[in-house]
Amino acid sequence: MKTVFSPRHRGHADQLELVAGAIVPGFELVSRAEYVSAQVQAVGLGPIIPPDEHDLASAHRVHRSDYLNFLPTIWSRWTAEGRNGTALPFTWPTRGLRGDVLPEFIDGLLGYYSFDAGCGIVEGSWDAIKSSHDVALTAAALVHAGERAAFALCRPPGHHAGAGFMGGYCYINNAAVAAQWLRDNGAKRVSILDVDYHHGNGTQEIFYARGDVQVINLHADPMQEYPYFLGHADERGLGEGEGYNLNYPMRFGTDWARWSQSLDDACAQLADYAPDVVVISLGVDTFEKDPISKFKLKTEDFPKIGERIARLGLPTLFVMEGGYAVAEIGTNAVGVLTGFEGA
Ligand code: OKP
Ligand code: ZN
Repeated sequence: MKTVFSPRHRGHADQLELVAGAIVPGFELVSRAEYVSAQVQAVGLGPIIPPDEHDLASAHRVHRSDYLNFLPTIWSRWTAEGRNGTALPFTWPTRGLRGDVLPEFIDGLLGYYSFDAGCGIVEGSWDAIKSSHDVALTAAALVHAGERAAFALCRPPGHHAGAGFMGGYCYINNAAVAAQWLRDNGAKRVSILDVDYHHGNGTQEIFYARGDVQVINLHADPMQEYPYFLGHADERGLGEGEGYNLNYPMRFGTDWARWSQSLDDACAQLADYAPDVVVISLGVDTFEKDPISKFKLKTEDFPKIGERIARLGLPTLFVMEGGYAVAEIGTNAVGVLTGFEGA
């Protein structure tokens, strides 16, 4: 299969994050995407092509326009205050505060448009975010044009970004925009299957009241793990979306035997929905040696994920999400893809 990849992701660098009370270098490293790209070449998965420039029309259908318009302005608003380090929020409109009045000052705006401090902005961030969006849509267009599958090697990732906010290293929800673009270009129903270790809260929120996009998440139980405030099994969709959101929360220590039961069940539900196309939010942070995760999947398990997805027999768009064991991220992510192709 073809991989779509942009070197413009490299401008989104030098992230910081709070870990156990200390501000440390972020886990969402530039090298992540480079390792995956190198492994695509090493195994000869297929050609690596650059993205075409895409407009934000489908993005505006899944994100709030005020949020999308704010993103490219962050760095200039930040530097206008004489600041040059990473732009980060520190105040959020939680319960009891006003969420309906937009502040004017950059610190307030950053809090208003985020749900955590996981999304720093540096000079090259917007260009990288836009390139990641373009990577997803270019790969979606390949599947739309008849390819059995395509790999969008997105960085930064997207599945925590909601309609009106960033969070968890995610700014534009690449998988959601791709699903919307596929709907806008003729697909009647789209399924998004999110196998990242963390719940894709943004994707869930975006499609929660819609019946035309099924969202299925396999993830660490939010009672124990980030993002903590969404991803429970009783969240099944609203109105037209009732029954089209499915969550499989799993406890710390989950291994392939347990995880693959959820995958089998999810695939059966997906097949019942009979979508025209599947979007996989492909995170490989379920790996046993992932530095921020607590599942126990082994390198040999990742090709089995791809094989199971291939058995659905549907056009498939893989969109890169998480995975922080950088030395192994290429082997594990590309392992899913070679498993898919070998099935
Ligand atoms: C993004 B994706 C504080 C912990 C916050 C955020 C995890 C975001 C994961 N340092 N962790 O789903 O892989
Ligand atoms: Zn993750």
